[in-house]
Amino acid sequence: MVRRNLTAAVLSGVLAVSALAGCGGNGDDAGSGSGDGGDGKITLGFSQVGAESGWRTANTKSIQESAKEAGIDLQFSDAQGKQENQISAIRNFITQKVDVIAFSPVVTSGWDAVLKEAKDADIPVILTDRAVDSQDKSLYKSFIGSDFVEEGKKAGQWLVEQSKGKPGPINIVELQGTTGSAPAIDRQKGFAEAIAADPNLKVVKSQTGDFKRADGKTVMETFLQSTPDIDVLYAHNDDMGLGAIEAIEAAGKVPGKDIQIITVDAVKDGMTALADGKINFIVECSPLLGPQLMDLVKKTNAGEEIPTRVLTEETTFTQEQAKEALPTRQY
Ligand code: GYE
Repeated sequence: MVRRNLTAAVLSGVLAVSALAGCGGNGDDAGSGSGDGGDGKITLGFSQVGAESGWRTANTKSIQESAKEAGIDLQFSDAQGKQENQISAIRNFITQKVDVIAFSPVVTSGWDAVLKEAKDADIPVILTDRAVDSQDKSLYKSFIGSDFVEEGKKAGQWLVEQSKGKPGPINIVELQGTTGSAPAIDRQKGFAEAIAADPNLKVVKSQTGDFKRADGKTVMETFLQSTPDIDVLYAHNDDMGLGAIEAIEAAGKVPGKDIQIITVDAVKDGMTALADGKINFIVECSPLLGPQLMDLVKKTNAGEEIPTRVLTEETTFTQEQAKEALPTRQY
């Protein structure tokens, strides 16, 4: 497992015992506690946001499967949406002396102290999926994930195109992701920038649905009650859009027709609703970050320089494109 432990253990002549002692916590893996001390494997501590959406489930699967394939010992910890859980998981990883730490920060702020602790312990950190707002870029080695501002822009640009020649005002309601998270901040920003091109397009309500289906439903219910003339829903992820569809149908309206719906992610459930005509447009955000992450973990553990930013490539889907893509969709 842990390179540093191994060196220390060899020196002190208590290889197996010493190496095992460092490997407790929330390991998910056959490796822990079964003599992995001498196997030379890299240990990766990963703190996941939670299980709030289909995207997150696919992301967790990708990370777990690719760690296994890469022969990396994964210490996986689920923070259940709480920053304090992520901070204590990272502190645990530092105590365990894992080789590399990766995490998907639930919100952007408040990471400097714990990142400094990792740096002082000489453990490289890779941000996965979401960014932090730390000014000191030396606190982490790399950030792998999507450009969320760009995603918001793509959503807005599509709407600008669709709305050409239509009489205004066009009333938009927005379901934001988790408050303070990079994708919520950036998807709101990119969308607002794009729709500024058409003064007819107006965001009349904007509230968080925490990236969850149930919250998307309840917030949409309140939107429908307070705002009778909603033309468009922009949801920062598929799950909230899917919850909102239930609320729209319960209110006797037709999703995709009475209210146009734009979402982000393109997970299978979202793509199915798009193909069925209930969603109108989806901006893709790929959760399949595992293989690239493992590659970076190996390289940084070997002391190689790694790129400070690894950008995920993604596309967009109309209803027709969703029908074509669905049969071979991986997530
Ligand atoms: O879009 C959403 C998830 O951080 C990109 O988090 C991720 C977002 C994703 O809950 O569904």
